[in-house]
Amino acid sequence: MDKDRILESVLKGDADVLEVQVKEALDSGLAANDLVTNHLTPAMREVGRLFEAGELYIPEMMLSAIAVRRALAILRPALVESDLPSWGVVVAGTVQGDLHDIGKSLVCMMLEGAGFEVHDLGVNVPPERFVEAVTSLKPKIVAMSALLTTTIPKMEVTIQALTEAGVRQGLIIMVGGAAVTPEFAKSIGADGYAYDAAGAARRAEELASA
Ligand code: B1M
Repeated sequence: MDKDRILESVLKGDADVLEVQVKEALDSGLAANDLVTNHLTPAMREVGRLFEAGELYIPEMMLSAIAVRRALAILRPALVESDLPSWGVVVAGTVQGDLHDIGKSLVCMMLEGAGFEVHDLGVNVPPERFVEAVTSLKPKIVAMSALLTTTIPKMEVTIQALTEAGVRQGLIIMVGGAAVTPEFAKSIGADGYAYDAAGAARRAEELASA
């Protein structure tokens, strides 16, 4: 698959063309994982770089995100395909104040693919919604995502809320997203961190089987 063509479609936010390219790539034998890791994710990174450089604006960034979401919808069945026994329940979400959806959705897909039962709470998830979900679904893992330096503190607030609600004990808390570092994860008392979606699935398996 021509990397430049995918990049161009993502940069233009041309969802229709991107959909065709992704279907063609799958038909030609390219793995869904490969498409995500080596094509779509670097393209979104480039969107971010251009935004930072003032060469691209929020509406354009939005169109790129919509196009990638549509591409991911096509890749989803291949990414979540799994006959593994269930590792247990995961409650996932992007923290309060943060609307970034793509990375979190990818993490959810990879966790599903690894054999977890994932409940995706969506974006802009307040701490009390995490508490509610943990209380009712009794998950093994809570997976929080944040992309903004202004929203990562909500991860700690959420952990505090889970502790205050008496549901922290025995619960594995994983954090990640572009603004999160392993040091930060440790400092707020999270049990696990991963850099990317594939790493999140691997780390979740390790933590769940420990
Ligand atoms: Co926003 N945005 N954005 N944005 N946006 C970033 C994050 C930014 C880095 C762009 C930049 O300036 N270079 C910057 C953050 C700076 C900072 O705080 N450090 C930024 C900003 C500033 C903003 C706004 C504040 C802009 C404004 O309004 N002035 C605003 C905030 C809105 C809000 O959330 N309240 C905003 C808005 C938006 C859009 C709505 C337009 C759109 C999101 C649309 C959507 O998601 N539906 C958007 C986008 C698209 C981006 C960039 C360009 C791309 C994000 C993305 O989808 N990446 C982004 C630039 C960048 O990331 N380089 C940017 C692709 C995705 C596959 O990667 O999400 O990182 P990512 O997920 C990865 C890993 O991080 C990891 O795995 C994923 C897959 O490998 N991961 C986990 C994620 N969660 C994990 C959880 C885990 C483990 C790993 O364990 C639980």
